[in-house]
Amino acid sequence: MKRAILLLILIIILSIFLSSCSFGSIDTDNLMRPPKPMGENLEIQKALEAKLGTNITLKYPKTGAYRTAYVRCNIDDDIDEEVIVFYKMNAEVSGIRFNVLKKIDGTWESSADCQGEGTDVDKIIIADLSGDGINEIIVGWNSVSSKDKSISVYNFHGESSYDSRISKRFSEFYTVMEIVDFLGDNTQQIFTAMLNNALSTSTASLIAVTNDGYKVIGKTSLDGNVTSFTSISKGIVSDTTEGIYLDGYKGTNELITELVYFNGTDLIAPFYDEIEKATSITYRESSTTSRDIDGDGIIEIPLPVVMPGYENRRQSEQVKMTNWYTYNGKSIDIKMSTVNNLSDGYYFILPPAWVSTVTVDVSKQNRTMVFYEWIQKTDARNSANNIELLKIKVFPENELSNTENAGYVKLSTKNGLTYAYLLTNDKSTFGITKEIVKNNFIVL
Ligand SMILES: [Ca+2]
Ligand SMILES: [Ca+2]
Ligand SMILES: [Ca+2]
Repeated sequence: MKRAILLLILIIILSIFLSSCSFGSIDTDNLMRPPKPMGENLEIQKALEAKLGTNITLKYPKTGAYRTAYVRCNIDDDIDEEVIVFYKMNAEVSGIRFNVLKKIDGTWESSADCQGEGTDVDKIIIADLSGDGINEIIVGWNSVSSKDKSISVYNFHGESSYDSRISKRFSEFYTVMEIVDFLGDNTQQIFTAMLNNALSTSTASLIAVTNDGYKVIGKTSLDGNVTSFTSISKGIVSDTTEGIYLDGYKGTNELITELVYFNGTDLIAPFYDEIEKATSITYRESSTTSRDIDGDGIIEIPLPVVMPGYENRRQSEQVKMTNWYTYNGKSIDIKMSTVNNLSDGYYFILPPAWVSTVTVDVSKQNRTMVFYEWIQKTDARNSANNIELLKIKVFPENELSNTENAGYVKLSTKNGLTYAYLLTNDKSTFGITKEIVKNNFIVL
């Protein structure tokens, strides 16, 4: 009885304690507030407040390399770093501004201030576009009222007066932007792609500094039925040329990849078909994005193919391999084939002799992929006659000893998982060595 009362008291105390900890009562605003700045950041904050007061809200770039409130970069001709801070005055409904701070004789002070565009910062890039050795400030602005973002290029002039130290050089709408060296002249240019969903058009542009200032020096059409871009990557197109690979959705699970580069005179998009007004060559029903899968600097484009024995199955039951293609200057060539296990986060590169002669049985429940020599030419389900070649299995890391006991050989560990394999038939025609298994296995 005594124990029962004690237990009851304990439950009451616990329930009071738990209810006071419920999420509803926590002040999330306070939790969300960034940690108090310390050291040099505190000095920068004080310099900013000395100029603007404390009633400001700092804004963080949402994408790109700089994601902090204090963007450290060198935007003039000395060797010291300046700091750019994006902010909004709390008392004003008007949009975003930015302030430049400089360290003068060991003390941080506000050096310039400028009105921004829109309401938020998408991205800031610091790069020398003009080739004079002084970096430009390239800012991508978001606006609440419109899906369109705008890009502006600014220069900082330390010798001018406070209010005129920042000058805007150029402005243009964009959907995605990146800094590139398409001209191959060791200066940087701006690449943009602009989607207009209302008109179903999509345009890539190259912006460079010319004798007449900032100019769009190349424009090319892209597939206008893309609804959004999901990934943008730079890759080698040839020894001397760099290109942008852009993956865009044409449906929830349908992607295309555009390639855009400068051929010396024009900006071109070789995958886009002017007559069809579409980019069909890289179309796939898959959400796997293009990437440099083997680390050689060239981007590969993934196109899925149904594996042997799965041709007559329902789409949801089909096992597919991915053929990875590269651009050859005219069209695309297959470079390698992989079987991807995205739920367990790995790829296996199929040895060339396995393509179309080997199939795979995937079990999500057992976390295995079993590779079979494909003999029975009817359906992968009836795999009894097929010769098992290789099994890849994923274990929780603490089951490692079991793994070794069962004859599995460890391939890799990541995020608490052990990836292991079993070579079940080393001597068949399609038998592969331990080295090939190790080399062909890629954890994502
Ligand atoms: Ca500087
Ligand atoms: Ca410059
Ligand atoms: Ca590659």
